[in-house]
Amino acid sequence: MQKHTYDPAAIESKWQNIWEERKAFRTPDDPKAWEGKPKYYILDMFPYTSGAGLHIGHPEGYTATDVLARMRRMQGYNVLHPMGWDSFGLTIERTAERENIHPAIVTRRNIDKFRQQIKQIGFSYDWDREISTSSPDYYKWTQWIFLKLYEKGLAYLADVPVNWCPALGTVLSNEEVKDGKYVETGDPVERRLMRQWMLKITAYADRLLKDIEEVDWPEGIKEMQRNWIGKSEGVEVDFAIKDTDASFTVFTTRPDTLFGATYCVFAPEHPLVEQMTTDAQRSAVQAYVDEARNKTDLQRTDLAKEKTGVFTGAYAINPANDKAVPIWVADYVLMGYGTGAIMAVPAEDDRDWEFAKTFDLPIVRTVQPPSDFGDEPYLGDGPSINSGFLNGLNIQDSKERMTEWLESKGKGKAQVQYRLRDWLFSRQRYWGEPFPTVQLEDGTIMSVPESELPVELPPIDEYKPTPDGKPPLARASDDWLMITLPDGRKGVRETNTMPQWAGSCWYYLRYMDAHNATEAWSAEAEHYWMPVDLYVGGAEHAVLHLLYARFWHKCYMIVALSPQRSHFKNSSIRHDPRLFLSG
Ligand code: ANZ
Repeated sequence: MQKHTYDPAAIESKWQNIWEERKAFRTPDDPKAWEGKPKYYILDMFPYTSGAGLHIGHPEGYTATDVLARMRRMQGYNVLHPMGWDSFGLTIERTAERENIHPAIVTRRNIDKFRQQIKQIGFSYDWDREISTSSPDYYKWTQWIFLKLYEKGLAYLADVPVNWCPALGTVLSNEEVKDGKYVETGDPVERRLMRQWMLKITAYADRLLKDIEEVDWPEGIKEMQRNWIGKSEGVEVDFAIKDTDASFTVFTTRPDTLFGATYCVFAPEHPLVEQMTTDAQRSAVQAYVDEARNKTDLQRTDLAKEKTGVFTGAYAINPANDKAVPIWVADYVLMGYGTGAIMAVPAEDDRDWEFAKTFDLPIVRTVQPPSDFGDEPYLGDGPSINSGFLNGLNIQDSKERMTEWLESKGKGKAQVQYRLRDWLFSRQRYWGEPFPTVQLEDGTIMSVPESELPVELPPIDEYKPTPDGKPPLARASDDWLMITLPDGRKGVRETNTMPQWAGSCWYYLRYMDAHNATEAWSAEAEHYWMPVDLYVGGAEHAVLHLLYARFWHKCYMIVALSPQRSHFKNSSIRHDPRLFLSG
């Protein structure tokens, strides 16, 4: 009897070669081929092309989508099932530095490995639509999108605190820093203010939150996005500083507890701290502020950590009862949230309770706890006590009464806060998209004209910051770095680069029209292919990549409404892509 054996090396490579030659999985580009035929856009999270090649998680997701892609083709759909490479980033840059070769060479090597591995598995991708975020014909459009955001005021420069490692002359990410040291070398890291590009994602906080309802994603992922955006409804209350003309504002979600605010706390970076500190307290406050500067927000707000702080010598007037309450500086209050100052209510807040116990500050209950309640902060509901005109009301009614009272006296107003922060969009790295901007001698920032995009990465000698701590691009020759405008004004190019997230914010759109040299993607392709019908990606990207991508997607409306692309007006691009996540 004849023995049948399956010889994968012979059989699979034979068919894979035939698929390749005949372009068996080619998706038609010609709109004529779309007419009257249903479409199915099936998207995989594209891999970050580190040197390691595929990990088991990649084929796991890619297998599921491939089965479906093949089925949809057989059912008569035009199937868009593309693959590409998330190919800028630190890992590649580090390899380049170590081997002393150009990151583009490392990238090509890594991509070849990924492509070969993926092809070997036999997935049915349309390889004619392969994209790579680090290739100039792709990042040209990433730069173009950035310029659109900048034109609309959604990108701006600001001095923000970063993790600066003096020994390495570079900025580190929060993940690379532990206990004030760089995790790999143990070199000390300090917080330093640096001029950085920021994207104003907070301007979209409310829309990003509301429109989660329109996105067809697993509930867990949606909930993570809601928490990340962190909408918080409260009141801004004004406090006068005793014996001065100065005043300050706090943000609270518990205006009902105002009678129990027995002290106030400022973030160490608060601009009023220096002015209000008394001479007697000045050196102690200064020392505390200096120390706090080196801690990250995470370290500062760690609930388990011992509370630290220092009295400023100044007093605030509690607007509810006109009592003078001491003002402290403590690092558990962050400058980046609310107003950077709080009214502390130890009886109804854990952190304030602990702080009051540590520093022997008064505690006044304003909500009556149950009779058997111990010596702890009470966060539950109950009738207001020690609270004048609020006494007897429950928390919700007290909140409303107090808000009305504050507003009627001009001492406060209802306010919504978001936990979401603007997006720090600069990196002091080489292997990323250069910003298409120039700083002129008088300080003004100028966009590089669209006709001159892409701004390509210049050759440099070493993929390291300069000895005086400027980003690697500052090593470029003056031919690249220095600009002279036709009218003779001089300027210097931006030397920061964009973060790895930039390219992955819009790759699903480029696939639809991967070789378009005149537009990022055509309206026609977008009308046909969007939204994404099925997406499989990792849940670990729920709040960064997927939120950033939603933000950029919403920004395309801006483009849609600009005169050059008015044909976008009625396009489905206004809606979030309907994505599905595994995990
Ligand atoms: C008084 C109070 C009494 C508060 C009470 C809470 C409970 P969410 O809900 O997260 O928005 N807070 C305000 N700004 C802060 C800052 N910059 N750093 C640290 N804490 C800050 O939290 C709002 C509450 O967090 C605010 O309401 C304030 O404390 C604190 F029984 O005010 B609360």
